Amino acid sequence: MPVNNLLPKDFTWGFATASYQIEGSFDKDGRGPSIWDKFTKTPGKIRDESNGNIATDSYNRWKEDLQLLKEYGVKAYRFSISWSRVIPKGGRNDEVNQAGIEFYRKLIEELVRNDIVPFITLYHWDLPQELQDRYGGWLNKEEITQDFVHFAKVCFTSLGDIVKNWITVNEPWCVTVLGYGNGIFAPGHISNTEPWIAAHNLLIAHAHVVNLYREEFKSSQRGQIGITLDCHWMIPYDDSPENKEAQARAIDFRLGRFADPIYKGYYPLRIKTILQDRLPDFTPQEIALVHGSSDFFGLNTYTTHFIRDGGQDSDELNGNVKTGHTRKDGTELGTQSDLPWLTTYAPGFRSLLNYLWKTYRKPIYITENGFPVRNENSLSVDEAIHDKDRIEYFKGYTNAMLDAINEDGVDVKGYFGWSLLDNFEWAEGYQVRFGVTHVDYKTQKRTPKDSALFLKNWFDDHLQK
Ligand code: GBH
Repeated sequence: MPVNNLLPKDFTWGFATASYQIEGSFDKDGRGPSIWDKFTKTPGKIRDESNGNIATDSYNRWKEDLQLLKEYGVKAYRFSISWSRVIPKGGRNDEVNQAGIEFYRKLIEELVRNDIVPFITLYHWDLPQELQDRYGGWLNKEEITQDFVHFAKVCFTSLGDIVKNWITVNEPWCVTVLGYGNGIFAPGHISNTEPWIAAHNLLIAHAHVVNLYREEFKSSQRGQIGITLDCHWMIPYDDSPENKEAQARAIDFRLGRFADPIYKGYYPLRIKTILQDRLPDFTPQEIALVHGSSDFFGLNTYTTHFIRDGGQDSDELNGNVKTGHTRKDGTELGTQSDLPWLTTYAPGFRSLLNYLWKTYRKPIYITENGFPVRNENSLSVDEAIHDKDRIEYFKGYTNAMLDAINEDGVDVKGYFGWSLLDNFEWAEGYQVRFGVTHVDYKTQKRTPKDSALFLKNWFDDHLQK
């Protein structure tokens, strides 16, 4: 195979998970409650009224999960730390739970022993409930900044000798828009001012964590640190000026509102113009800290949407646009998944990678990418493991990435499939399956799906030896 069909030697790949979605053991060994423990008790918020009390029981079965990672031949594993397992009440003056640290320490040591590089997310949505109750969580800039920095410091101190890749926050858009805007995620607030305040504070808290790492840990621990943002690729529905402008606006509302302050040093003009006083200002010291506060571009991406201008009455949180995946001529963009917002469209992935590289010029890690097969949850294990549509998806997306790297010159450094296991899919409960491993939630039996083997072989074939 010619070299331009290959990935560089140091390219890394693996699978991703998140603490609340897999760990279970919600009250074991001193773990304190998180906002998701509480939120899942609110009637009507979770499709099957389920929660993460047991999930995939990975707190107990982590060795088995690690075995799967080995079997799949990965070079890396991305997972998150449950803040309230490490500091049950979450705050800088609260007690640290040694058992929590020990759990992650054991897991990481075992990963390293098996040549699997850990990528750790500090915040994948499970804020200690106590911090929400005490001061409103992400709404209180001073408090959340100090507490997040303290939590990060505990992690760097106790784990940083063997962890070289840190991600501060997973998907600030979800944290702030779904958590504080439309109430679909914990803590379930509905507001048109809070999401902007929470997002602003999150950027500042993130930046302080990065600053701490760079000042106190980087020179001895020699790792990298950054943030993961999420974005679909977006295509204007047609060539009309309104829809082209709507596309640019939708990208700003999803991505630019986080990426521009971090990589360029200011909020997008479109956001300022629309929000006016509702968008907080950075002090000069704050923006100096936020600007440049990510060593890489962490990207979670799943799909592509067509974008149309939605007029003043449509959803401001998305930039007043209408989204869809049906073309003007009535044809569909790609294969429909088990979720309305997600269809396959690999060329959109390539376009997004090009856009990010051109706009921000940062090396990219794809920290999540995956596909829930339509109606998979109604299938038997024997049927579910032959996940044709997921394979088709991964085939398209990995090859699109390869072309972005080798044909277009985009600097992509790694790829993580979502997810290692079927797991607790937030508001969808256990009804939607994203795993390359099937999980029988009654017995916790894990069965590899065909897509796991597909990715193993694909990376075997495409990594320069
Ligand atoms: C990720 O979020 C999460 O990081 C992960 O925990 C989760 O399990 C995984 O994806 C699968 O869902 O308004 O059109 O965007 C992905 C981001 C946020 C994308 C919610 C879909 C709702 C529809 N998702 N969003 S849309």
